Amino acid sequence: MFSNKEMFKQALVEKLKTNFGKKVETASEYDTYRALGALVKDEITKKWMETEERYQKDQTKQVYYFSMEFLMGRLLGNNLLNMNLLELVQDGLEDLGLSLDSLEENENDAGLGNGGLGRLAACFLDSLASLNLAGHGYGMRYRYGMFDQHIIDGKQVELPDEWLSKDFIWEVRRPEDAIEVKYEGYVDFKEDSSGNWKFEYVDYEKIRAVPYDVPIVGYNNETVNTLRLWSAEATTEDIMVRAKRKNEMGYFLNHRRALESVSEFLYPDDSTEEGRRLRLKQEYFLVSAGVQSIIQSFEKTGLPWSAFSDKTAIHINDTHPALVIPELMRILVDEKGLGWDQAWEITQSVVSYTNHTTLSEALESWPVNTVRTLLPRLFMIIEEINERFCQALWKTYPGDFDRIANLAIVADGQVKMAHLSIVGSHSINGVAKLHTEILKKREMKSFYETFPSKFNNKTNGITHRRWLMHANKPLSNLITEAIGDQWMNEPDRLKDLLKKKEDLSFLDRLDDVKQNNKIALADWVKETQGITVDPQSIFDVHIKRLHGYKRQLLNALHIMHLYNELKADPTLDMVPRTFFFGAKAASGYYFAKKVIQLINRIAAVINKDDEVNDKIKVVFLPNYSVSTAEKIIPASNVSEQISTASKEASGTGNMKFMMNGALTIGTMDGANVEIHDLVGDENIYTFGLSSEEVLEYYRTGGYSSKQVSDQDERLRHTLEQLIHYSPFSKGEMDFQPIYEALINHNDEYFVLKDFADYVMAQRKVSQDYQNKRLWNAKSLVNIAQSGHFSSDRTIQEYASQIWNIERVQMLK
Ligand code: 4GP
Repeated sequence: MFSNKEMFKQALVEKLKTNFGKKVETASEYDTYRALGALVKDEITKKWMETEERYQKDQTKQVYYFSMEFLMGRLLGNNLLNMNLLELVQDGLEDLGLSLDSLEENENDAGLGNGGLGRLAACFLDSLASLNLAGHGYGMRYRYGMFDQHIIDGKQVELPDEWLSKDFIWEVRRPEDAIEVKYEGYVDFKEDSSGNWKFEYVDYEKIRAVPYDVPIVGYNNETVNTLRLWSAEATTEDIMVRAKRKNEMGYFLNHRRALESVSEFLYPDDSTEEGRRLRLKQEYFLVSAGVQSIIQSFEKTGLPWSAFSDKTAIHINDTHPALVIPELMRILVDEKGLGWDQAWEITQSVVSYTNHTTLSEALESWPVNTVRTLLPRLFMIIEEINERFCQALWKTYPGDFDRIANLAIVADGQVKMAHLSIVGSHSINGVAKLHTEILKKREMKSFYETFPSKFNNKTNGITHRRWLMHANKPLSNLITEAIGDQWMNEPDRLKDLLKKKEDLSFLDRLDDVKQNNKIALADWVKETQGITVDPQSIFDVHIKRLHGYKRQLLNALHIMHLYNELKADPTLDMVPRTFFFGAKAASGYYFAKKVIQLINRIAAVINKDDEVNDKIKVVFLPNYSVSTAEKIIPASNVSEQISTASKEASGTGNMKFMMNGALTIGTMDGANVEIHDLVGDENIYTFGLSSEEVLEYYRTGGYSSKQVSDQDERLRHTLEQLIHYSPFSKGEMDFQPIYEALINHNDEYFVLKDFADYVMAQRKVSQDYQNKRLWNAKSLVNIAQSGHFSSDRTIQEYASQIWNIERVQMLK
């Protein structure tokens, strides 16, 4: 343990020498980063072992959070913070002429996720460990993470994210814990020696699941939990048998590749049957490896099966790991010899499920035939679960065929994963109050009527350690200076800042912090994008996955409109604004890619037009990721949360911005509603249709986007610029599909309907920003109220209300 700076420096010099054969002066930054990482990992490993031993000794109930995505970002800074080594290391490095910030740049983001749900999982791991809760992540070690986005000729180009091209220094490969996962083949029915009939699974294909464990360090405590990522490997022995049978060695290599492709990509191409089948294969891979390893650890305790649910909770992050339910049944019934009813009771009391979206395209279902051929025994179990469930429904609702067909797990040739998840678990939660109500009243209404007590809300949260203490040290320090440091362990205490609301000198200091962060972002944008932005302008930021419902398009149309206003009257008095965007579009999502192209076109036009570019600028930051978000959010003034009401389940970006003092412009959607409740009308800019109005329009069809556009000259003109000759279209038809979606296909996401109201809300933002003191006071209220959105609060709710676990007392 290096308890002081001198010891640290000495240890680093030593590590560089022994591991890399280098001296500080000659080592590359990458080598130094690895040496530093190795040192920190040594420190972590001691606590990691002790945590594990303690859990075993006390037979602590363990929570396993299954997720196909963990968007971890970088770990060095976070680990140093949580190990309480940040300042010591920073100072030591400075003495050696090194900078921690630039060493951190040597770590590739672990981008093993796509968006909200994956980042939420990462925040939850941080909170679990920091609250001394025995909770671990189970995920996939994809060889390629979310793609690398490049903008070429103004369009998104996707390249593989080779995040493992640099060592992922935090992981530990554990081949001794590898598990076999089986696919295909068929199920035989055989009599054993004592005359009992048993299922036997034969002629299957095997893939070896090898775990890589990543330590998850709690903040300033003794807990280190585990994120276990599974990687697919082919066993040479197994392939050789087949290769010999087929009599060709070429087969050997191809087959190895095919087997290992299971953990190659996050989101295989789902436009082909083969790609979709691979995704199901991945889901089962995680589930089967995970459940088998959980059972193995439980068996080591020697406890009876009746104790399993007292010692284990399995949470499924959306439906992707829903096969946990039939897999647990399979093992308990086929392998451990439990009766169906006992196994079912155990399964239901162990499993809980979170829903993250009501978008129909995201509700998973699998063709019966795919499940039956890929997972023959599991399919039989799913059918049995369905059969029993439908029979029970028949007793409660005799003759109500429609209801039963509606609720069935297997229906219309599909296996419905949400239905399986609801039936096989004891808790189903939405991720914000509004979302949970929509689930109960609409999307899952019939299930709610059948199982009212299973449904509950757990509003999302974010870890204030990464998103404030680490990402925004100057703000974090200022807060501590004002109210002491208790807020770090009890983020609700951020409320104490409210007493500074009228303290003008404090508000000025708050402004200084923001201003310096804006300068740092401006420098970074200049360096990486070559674009000069004015740190005095309002930094207005829209960063999140690109999707129609998130309405980056509404923001873009508003910018086009501002441009038109400025061109019509270049003397127009307006507060300068810089609009930042960061967004990846799914590779098969044509419309989303068109929106990216439009934003880049708007940026190209505006940024080089000297008549307007001192008032507005547009920056599209490519390859949006966790580590770019950490740079952007602390420097933001305005947080764009403008989804079509009812569509955004919660949002978590909205919470990160709020915590960093940005003001939200947003619809009354997802967790924006709860932000609004906390900060009050005067500290947020809300606009647009309510979720009830949107849902009513969907129901009645009484919306005409053409009518809205015809009645608003500004809008009509802006839309025409997409298809007629204009600086934006350049006379080409690139943006015709956007126009068609808005006008010919009646604007599914009500972009045009909310346009006028959005323009007004944006004007109000500009006006208010002119009174800096007033603005800073609003910013302060947002920071002060953001403690509620720490994932510590969320995780504490999961722990006590869903998982039934308590904090472990760790000996210091
Ligand atoms: C996201 C939701 O879109 C977002 O509103 C929510 O905050 C987040 O989950 C975490 O709950 N959904 C996904 C997804 O990421 O893939 O469905």
